[in-house]
Amino acid sequence: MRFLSAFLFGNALTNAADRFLPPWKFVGTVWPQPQSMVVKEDYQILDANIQFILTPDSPQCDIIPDVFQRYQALIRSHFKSASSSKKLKFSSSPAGVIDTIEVKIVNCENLPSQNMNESYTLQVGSPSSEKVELTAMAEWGVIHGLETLTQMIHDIDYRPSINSTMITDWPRFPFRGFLIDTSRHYLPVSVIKAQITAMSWNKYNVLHWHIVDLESFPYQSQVLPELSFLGAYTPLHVYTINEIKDIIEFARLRGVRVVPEFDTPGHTDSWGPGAGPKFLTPCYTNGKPDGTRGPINPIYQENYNLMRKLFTEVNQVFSDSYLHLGGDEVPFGCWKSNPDITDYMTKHNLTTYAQIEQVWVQGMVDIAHDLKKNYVVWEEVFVNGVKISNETVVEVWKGKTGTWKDTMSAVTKSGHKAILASPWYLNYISYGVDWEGYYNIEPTDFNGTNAQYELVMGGSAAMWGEYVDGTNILPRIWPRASAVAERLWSDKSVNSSAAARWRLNEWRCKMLARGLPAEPELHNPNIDPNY
Ligand code: CP6
Repeated sequence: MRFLSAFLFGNALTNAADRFLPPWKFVGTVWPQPQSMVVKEDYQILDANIQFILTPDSPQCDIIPDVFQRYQALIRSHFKSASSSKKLKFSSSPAGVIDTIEVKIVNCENLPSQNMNESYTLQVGSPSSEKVELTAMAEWGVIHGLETLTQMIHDIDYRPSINSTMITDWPRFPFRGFLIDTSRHYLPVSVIKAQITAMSWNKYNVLHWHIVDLESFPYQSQVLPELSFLGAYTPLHVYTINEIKDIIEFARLRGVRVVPEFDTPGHTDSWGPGAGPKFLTPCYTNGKPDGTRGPINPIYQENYNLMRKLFTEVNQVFSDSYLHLGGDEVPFGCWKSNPDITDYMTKHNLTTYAQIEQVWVQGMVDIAHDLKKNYVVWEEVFVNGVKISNETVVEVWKGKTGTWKDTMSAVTKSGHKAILASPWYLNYISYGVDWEGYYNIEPTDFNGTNAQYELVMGGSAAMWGEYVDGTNILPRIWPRASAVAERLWSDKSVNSSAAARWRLNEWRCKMLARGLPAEPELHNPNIDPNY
């Protein structure tokens, strides 16, 4: 009873012996923190054969059988350790036994999208102690609600239990992204799926798939097979269209969108061998080609045709309405050195290299437009003054020390939607605790009007691939990415890393128990002064 009351009321554990007990008051917590959550004193134990039922008035959304099956298995896994405890004397009494989870859905959306409705309400305990009631506007809220529910399970007298709870929950931002980079290192499909699974647990909803760069191009196109045949690390280190479709479906079943990035014109060196001699700009030294190659050559129509062919296929493979067109870090030196580019600029009255960049980006935007895709670009496209339509989403990635605020301000002032990535580059690592730094970022902390803040669609964390592959990427991402997940989902006021520390530690343990190799973030819980 003592630990139960400690859990319920968070009372100070004062004597020395108590300090070495686990922090019960953090058991049964949820990550990311729901918008509204009221936990009561009484609790019910769970039936191992808990049933999932859809109310008769709910439409049959096609992902639901899979969602129910996953979460039923997760609940069952809690009974492995409990089965041997039957002979124990129970020191407390539950209010009831939950044998049913009743799910009501208002409307099926089928495909996750920018406008997906992720809200849900969850009721455990009253009015019925035998039944959990979960109501969601669409199927995505069912995923989030069951995720929340399963995180709330905690053992009381070795029996999986849940306190009576009332939750109303919805995301603060609609775009909660995570970038993986399969160009620097190839990632096995199984690792990408594990990443998507962990993203869904953390209520992330967009996988930003950076799939082309200097090092390799692992997307196996059917219309342009030579791109990966010559551009992947080996012809086997590729993702076939079937594998990609399988990954996208896997993500959809978990409420996660997949937005691919084809990062032109500056990060496409690996296309050079497959795309032919006119594709990459030859760089000149002392008036002669020096054998090196620069960004895509924007003066040849063939190169736009190639991209149209590729994007037409990509449009059929990737179902999301958004495409990421890249556009970062375009080095102008090679274009400057090349006399053909200079001639072209003279002929077309172009005076700056940003203008020639614009010629290329405009070509990509036109293709995206013809394919009825919306698009995201990296901030340089905006900062270099490339003319982009108002519906273009600008992803801000520079200035992690704080100058991102000026860029966010400028982007939204011009009426564009913005995604913040700068402070959440998890590829940076250092000794010690770093998640608090990610946690303390406020995406709307820049000079602007309310109308500007409304244009902040959310944010994106990133794990660039130079120093990670299948062996280390998951523990390097998790649970550090959970800090960003809470910032993007929970209310603005949920911003104390001291208050979050123990919940995060609990959440890391839960992810570990579910099989995710999440690394430790706390050195020694028992010496933490806030405990
Ligand atoms: N590759 C591409 C990268 C980066 C970017 N674009 C990058 C830059 C700085 C850091 C990490 C990654 N590796 N194509 C910038 C968006 Cl710290």
